[in-house]
Amino acid sequence: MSIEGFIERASEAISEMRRSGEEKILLVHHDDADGLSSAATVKAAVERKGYHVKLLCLEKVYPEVILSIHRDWDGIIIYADIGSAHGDLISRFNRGRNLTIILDHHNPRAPEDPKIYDLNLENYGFKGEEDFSGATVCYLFSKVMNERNRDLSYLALVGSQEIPSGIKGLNRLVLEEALRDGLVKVEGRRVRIVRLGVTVKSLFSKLQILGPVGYYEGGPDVGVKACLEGLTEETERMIADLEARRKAANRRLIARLYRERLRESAHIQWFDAGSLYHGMGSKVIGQFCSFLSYQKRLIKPDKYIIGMMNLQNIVPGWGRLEGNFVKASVRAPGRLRTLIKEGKAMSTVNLLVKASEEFGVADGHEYAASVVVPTEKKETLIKNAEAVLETFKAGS
Ligand SMILES: [Mn+2]
Repeated sequence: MSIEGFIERASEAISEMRRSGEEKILLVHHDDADGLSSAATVKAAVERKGYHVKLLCLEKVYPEVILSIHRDWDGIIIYADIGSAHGDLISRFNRGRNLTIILDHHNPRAPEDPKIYDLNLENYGFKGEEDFSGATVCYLFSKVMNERNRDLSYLALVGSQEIPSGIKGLNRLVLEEALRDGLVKVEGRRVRIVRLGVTVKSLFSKLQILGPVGYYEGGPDVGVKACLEGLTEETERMIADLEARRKAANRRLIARLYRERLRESAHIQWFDAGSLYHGMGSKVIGQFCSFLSYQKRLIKPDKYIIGMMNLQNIVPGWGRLEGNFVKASVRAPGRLRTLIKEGKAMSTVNLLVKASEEFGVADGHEYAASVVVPTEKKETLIKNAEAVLETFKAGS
């Protein structure tokens, strides 16, 4: 593991930014709390350098969207907490055109285009599921840009709340730094962000609603602002309203699943939420599947959980997508997680990548992953996934 390698490569990327003479940055970021913390970090850092920043929040890497931004955008493109898993795709669309910097922790696929810098710390021996989040990479990058960006360290801690194994690895170092700099204070088991007067955990939970649930209502921009300026009364009201709507939909869905049960095949248990979450961002289905993975009376502990929902074919700030899509989220419940860890079962991300090879764009981690597929491919996805798992079993 070497952070030096990262620092060197980040310095190169920053020099390239300067050399390009570009003044505009398109900051493409993920919609969850880590994505918003990531975006806020990079936004603050590059604005301090005098760049003009346009934010584009994506729930998913849609090829159509990526193609158009690499064709039409005049300036630098930075990806935050998104992009690494599609380095190859981004390369194909960029074709040496825009200087592109990827700051992410999802399993990377190496870009071939020399104008693309993927600074994912997995390339330097760290683990994106444990040691660092998207916001951690964004913070470390910002610190290479200018040491004064150390005042943003608390955002790395906020984003890293999504890491299930807690604060360890690089994040431990960031926490120590933030404590030394007096940016955060430990209060019992909580960590408080001094300037914003809110705990790391509470800001995380609120961003986790603003971005994902409020995706179609300007939630991501409100969240990025809250990361830097704190939560206003109006923001708190927006969060409460979004949360109430999501809870109502969750309740309806859980009642339905108790009534109808999940559908099942040899290795998979699945359900389709249809349009139940209409108006909310698609992350809600993943969050629901996570919740479901602990409902022992509803699910089998050794089968992959797949949940689907219809997507709106609009990307706020970009436009309308061609065609209709569903999102499928996969979660591994308890016993299956152990099997995956031991290499006896397939990781959720590998499963989805293989099952949607011809028609979907999948990404994620060992125990949680998702994919967007054309609506007419719903059944094919499940069938393919079952076949992929059957082959895996036969081969192991
Ligand atoms: Mn993340």
